[in-house]
Amino acid sequence: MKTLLTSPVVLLAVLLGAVGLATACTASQASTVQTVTITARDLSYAPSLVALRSNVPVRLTLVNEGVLEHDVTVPGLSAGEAVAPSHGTGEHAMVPMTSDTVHVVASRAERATVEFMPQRGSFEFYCAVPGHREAGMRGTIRVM
Ligand SMILES: [Cu+2]
Repeated sequence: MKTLLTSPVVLLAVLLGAVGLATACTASQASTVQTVTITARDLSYAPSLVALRSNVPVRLTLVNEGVLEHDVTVPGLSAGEAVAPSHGTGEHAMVPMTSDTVHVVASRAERATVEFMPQRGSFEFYCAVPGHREAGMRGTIRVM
């Protein structure tokens, strides 16, 4: 009796699991993803020059090794197909941004990731926290 009652539940779980698995497979098959890590410190980036290929999705991770909050802001870089825009955690002055701006924020000792499709060109990236860009938190992303 008990098995009769629980088996549909198990079957449903298996079905849901299969769907989840299929979705995961589809996602990983499109694994031509460029992964880039930019480390932020107080007050610099490493690296400050990043090269990317166009028409290949980018997964950009910002690792904050500083004590202050930092972000990476790149106006014009995204082709407007951001998959998972991330704004991390913590207080951050939200500047109005257009859809082609790539923006990712990481609090101290944290990391955050953003995914986007890069447009061809040369773009300056910088930290939008007041004063940081002027202090040297800037770099260049080249997409070829
Ligand atoms: Cu900063």
